[in-house]
Order: sequence, then structure tokens, then C-alpha cells
Amino acid sequence: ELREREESGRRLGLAEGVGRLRSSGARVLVVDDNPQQANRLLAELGGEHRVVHESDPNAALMTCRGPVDLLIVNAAADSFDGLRLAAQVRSQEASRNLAILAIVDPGERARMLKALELGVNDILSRPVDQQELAARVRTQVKRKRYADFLREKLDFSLEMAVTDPLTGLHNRRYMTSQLQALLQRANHGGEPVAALLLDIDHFKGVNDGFGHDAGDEVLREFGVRLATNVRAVDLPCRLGGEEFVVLMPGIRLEDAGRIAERIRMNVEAAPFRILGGQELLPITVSIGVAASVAPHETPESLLKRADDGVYEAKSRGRNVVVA
Ligand code: GH3
Ligand code: MG
Ligand code: MG
Ligand code: MG
Repeated sequence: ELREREESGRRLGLAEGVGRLRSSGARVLVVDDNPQQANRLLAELGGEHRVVHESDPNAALMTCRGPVDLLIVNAAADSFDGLRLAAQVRSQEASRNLAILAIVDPGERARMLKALELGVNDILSRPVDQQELAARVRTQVKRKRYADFLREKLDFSLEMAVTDPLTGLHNRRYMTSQLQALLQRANHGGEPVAALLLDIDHFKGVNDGFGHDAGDEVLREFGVRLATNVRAVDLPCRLGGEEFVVLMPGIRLEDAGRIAERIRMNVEAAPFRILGGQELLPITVSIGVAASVAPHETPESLLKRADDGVYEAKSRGRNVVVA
């Protein structure tokens, strides 16, 4: 099962699979203002984990933003407010996924319940038994590492679901959902949104003349040029084949036409490198431009007008912008 997990991790581009699930070698932060207890915890866990100590909860909160797997906090009544620290660690973005182990005194039932409510992962009662401590820490370390692994896997999968693998641009699925959201706002009096539809001219000739791989090189470079010629808030996407879309929030038709013209010229001005840079190929693109008209614009109606523009650009001889 571990092997399988490691395999799937590798397939997803995650560096370690099994390594993540070790229960030793964790980065443990002990927060305790009782020096004897702190020293005991350091001594008992130090052989198996990388343990550091803070006696000040504010300093601890800062440390938790860094690489820490497990926080062991003294939450007994005779200490600083360890429960408050646990709550802060959970609410601060950079530390919210830490494993937290709280130590209380026997009979501190209300504190124990409060700690559980705050999302503390486990609780120990003083005096802390060394073997029990070691076992509970190992369990939390494993659980935390597996949760990190799953979170990374989920993030990666979500990223893949919205990315075009050839160019690294957004894909059609992402474009459609973003356009839907942008138009919802535009139709309700928000800022308008413009769309460019770009279709590379005579692209079949690239494949036929130089091979499919050369075609792919052109598509990748086209994607780079698109991404570098729009603003950070614009969304360059590849629909498939040699068709691309750029969504531009807050841009009106006239300005969208100017931006499209700039892209068209950029593509025409410098030939594309193919066959690993051995050959330079002149490329041109036809672009249709449309901007939203409130209050009844839909993704289909907007993209249809942009597509009509492409069609007209092709019939006018290609390498033009039609807005
Ligand atoms: P036009 O100027 O009218 O747009 O002509 P065109 O040749 O660009 O248009 P057409 O739609 O006829 O051809 C698009 C070609 O793109 C056909 C298809 O084989 C090729 N193609 C589609 N996807 C890919 C891909 O991922 N990689 C490569 N290399 N070619 C692709
Ligand atoms: Mg096409
Ligand atoms: Mg076509
Ligand atoms: Mg084409």
C-alpha cells in the first residue's frame, strides 16, 4: 500500500511518497514556561525528532509560521494561556494545519473540553508518561504528514483540472467558469469584460510542413507570447487546437481592439523558433474581439461575436483584428 502511494505520488509529481509517512524526524515545537517540564520533553523527544523550545507564546506563534509539524503546548492553568495560543495557531493561515498536542493537569476537565473544541489533536495529562508521549507524538506526526500529502495531491489535481498541459495556460473549462462569473458581475452593473478569440493562420501547414512536434513548439511559444502581452488580471486560455481566448476584466471594446492589435503585431514581427531553435517560422494570427453588453450577456453570446470576428478576419485574408 505504501508502494502504491509512493507510485501515485510520483505520478502526480510529488517528490516523496513514503518519506512523508514516517513517524520520526518531525519538527516539534515545545511551548512551555516551566523549565523542568520543557527540558524533560526536549530530552524525551530529542532522540527521535528535531525539537525546539519557546517559553514565550508570542515568539512561539511566529515560529509556527515556519517549518513546524507538531506543537506541544502547556495548557495547564498554572501556565501562560496555552489554549489561547492553540486557537491563534489554528486561525493563522501559515500554521493552521499544524498538529497540536496540549498538556493539562489531571482534573482540568473544562480545559480539556475547551482544548478539544479548539481543534487540538490530542491531550496529555501530567505527569506525562514518556512512552505514552512518544506514541501519541508519532501518531500525530503520521497523521499530519498524510494530511499534507493529501492536501498537496488535491491542490495538484485541482490545478491540473484547469490547466492546458501543452502550454500551461488555463484550459477551456476554466475559461468558461471564469467568464460565467465575470459576466454575472458585468450584467449586474459591474465592470465590463472583453474577450479575444485568437486562431493561428494556416496552422495545418506547420504540422504538414514540419511535423506535429514543430506544431506543438509553435503552440507553446504562442502561449508564452500571449501570456507576456496581457495584464496579470487577464486570463489567457487555450481552447484546444490552435485556438486561444484571452478574457480581460474591466476592458471596453475599443481598448480590447488595441490590445488585440498589439498581440497580432507581436506574433507577426518575430518568427517562431521550431525544431529546437534550428528553424525560424513566420506565423500570423487572426483575432476576433467582443466586449460584454449588460444586462443579458452570456458566455455563448460573447464568444459567438468574437468567433464571428475571427471568421471575418479569415475571409479578409487573415492576419487581422476584427472588433
Ligand atoms: P486557418 O487559417 O483557416 O485557421 O487554417 P488552419 O490550418 O489554422 O486551421 P484548421 O482548423 O484547418 O487546422 C488546425 C490544425 O491544428 C488541424 C489540427 O491537426 C491541428 N492541431 C490541433 N490540435 C493540435 C495540437 O495539439 N498540436 C498540433 N501540433 N496540432 C494540432
Ligand atoms: Mg482553428
Ligand atoms: Mg479552423
Ligand atoms: Mg487556424
